Amino acid sequence: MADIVLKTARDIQSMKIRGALDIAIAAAEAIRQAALSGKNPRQLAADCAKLKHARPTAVSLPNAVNYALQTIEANKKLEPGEFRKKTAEQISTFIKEQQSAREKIALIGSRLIEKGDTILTHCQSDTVEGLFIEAKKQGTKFDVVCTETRPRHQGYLTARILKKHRIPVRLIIDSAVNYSLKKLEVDKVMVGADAVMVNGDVINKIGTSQVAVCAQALDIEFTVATQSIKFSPESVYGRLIEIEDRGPKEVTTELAGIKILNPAFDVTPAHHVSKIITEHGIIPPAGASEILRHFQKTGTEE
Ligand code: RI2
Repeated sequence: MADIVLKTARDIQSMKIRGALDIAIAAAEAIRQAALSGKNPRQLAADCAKLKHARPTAVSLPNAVNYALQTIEANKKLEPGEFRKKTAEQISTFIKEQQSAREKIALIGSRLIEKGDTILTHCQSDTVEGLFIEAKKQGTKFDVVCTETRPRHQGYLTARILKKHRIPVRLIIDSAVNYSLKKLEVDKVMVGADAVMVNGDVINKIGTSQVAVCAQALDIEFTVATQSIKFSPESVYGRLIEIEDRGPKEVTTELAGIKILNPAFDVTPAHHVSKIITEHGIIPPAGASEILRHFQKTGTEE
């Protein structure tokens, strides 16, 4: 059987596995399975290193890997059978906590959706979709406008999933955001996140910051739905997060000889963010430091 860790790292890098929470869960699951296969602490730590940087921007990935590393370190003096069992159990609990976090956000976030709302979203976030689906389940009548999200068109995924759940959805091209916010009388914007910094700045799919600027200009509420695992302990000590550039081929294979930039994420400043929905409740962007102080399991050196 192909090494589960190498396969998972490859699938995350290629975006076969994508979505900030899903990549964190996939990485933790790979380490759990590697522990169950009988690998020793040193081998597992080496596996963690292979996963940690498979995608450079979503901090949920290094946070999840750091949690696994801390678990391995804490258990390493146990006899092999006990090490295997305890490490696998603790990582399994971590994974269940992340899945539960997504459900809690769905419940909390669904209460923010009002009858008749038109809500715009960008990219494809399981977390945001979860709250749409929960609101639908509660009988709230609303509709969604989703952006196609070039260059990988994650918006097509969003449109298909919402259609499957019988949530009225319309897709627009990314350039039509400002036009559509007005024309379609959008009431709220709701997006996911790949990272939240200690000051409340939000990193999400490229184009999110433009949506936020347009929303603020029209006094439309801009809400982020994200689990605490996506908050960046590194940002507490001033370490910047790399914005992944995924190379020209995702954009076009034409234009030989012309440099093509393909940043996969951008930063939405905290002052463009109305509120952040977490599994610990709704916070203002300024509340990000509290989440990091009280709930982040994976510290980092100063
Ligand atoms: P959930 C995705 O990144 C999008 O930026 C999305 O908003 C974010 O992760 C969070 O997704 P990519 O994997 O964890 O498409 O809410 O690069 O599913």
